[in-house]
Amino acid sequence: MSKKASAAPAVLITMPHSHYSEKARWALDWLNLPYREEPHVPLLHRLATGRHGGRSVPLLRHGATRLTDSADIVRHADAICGGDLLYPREEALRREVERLQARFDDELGPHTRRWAYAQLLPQQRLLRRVMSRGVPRLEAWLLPLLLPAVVRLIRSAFRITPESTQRSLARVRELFEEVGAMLRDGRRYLVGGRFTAADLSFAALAAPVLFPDGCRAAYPTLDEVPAAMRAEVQRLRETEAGQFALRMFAQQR
Ligand SMILES: N[C@@H](CCC(=O)N[C@@H](CS)C(=O)NCC(=O)O)C(=O)O
Repeated sequence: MSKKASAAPAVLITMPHSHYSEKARWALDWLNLPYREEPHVPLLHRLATGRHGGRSVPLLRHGATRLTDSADIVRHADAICGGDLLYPREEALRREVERLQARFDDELGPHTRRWAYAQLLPQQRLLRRVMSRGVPRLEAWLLPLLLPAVVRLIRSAFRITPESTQRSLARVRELFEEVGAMLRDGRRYLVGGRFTAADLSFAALAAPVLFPDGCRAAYPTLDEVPAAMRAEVQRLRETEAGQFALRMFAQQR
């Protein structure tokens, strides 16, 4: 990228409650890379991302660069800021960070999302509030009209059924158990003794099942969610991996 392009202010297109958006936002904040956030309500986000050749959020516009995947955004931000920050330069460590990040992106993120949506989709007042935080005024005004279609689409796109929801919760518990087992040797971070994209990805993508303090994704408070959800969140918070993610938010966010 030319110097001129990299000097242009970055724009991060998000949805307020998206955990992949929180992952990208956390990286930009942590690296002190200046950016402006442009949040949209679900469905209308496609008008914003589609204009730049994307679909999902987050999408980063930085000069002439367009990045449509959170991992690419984190890598790009790290490189722009000099490298060796969220991704160690040392080959073996970097490979391990990449391996874990891919696992959290491909598995943890979809399963936490499916379980959390299954709990919250019936709570339309809560949804309206979190999904409209910071969005353009017209979109906030349109959201109540769009919400029935948004809920239907989310249910079908993420194949949310009572069975798949239970399976996702079981996968989340297994992934937490795996991360807990890695931490059992006393390490403070997943790879290389310092905060990396692996820790950031785990904590950000676990956020929908932990409701961490310091998380900048728009969530209801824990006392507003259904009691069964609250109880499961409390259980997951008490696990080693849950404690680890909460510590990452407290110390690195
Ligand atoms: N692999 C993508 C996944 C992003 C993703 O799934 N984003 C969701 C929100 S959390 C989304 O935009 N879904 C709506 C859509 O795809 O239009 C990334 O890491 O950025």
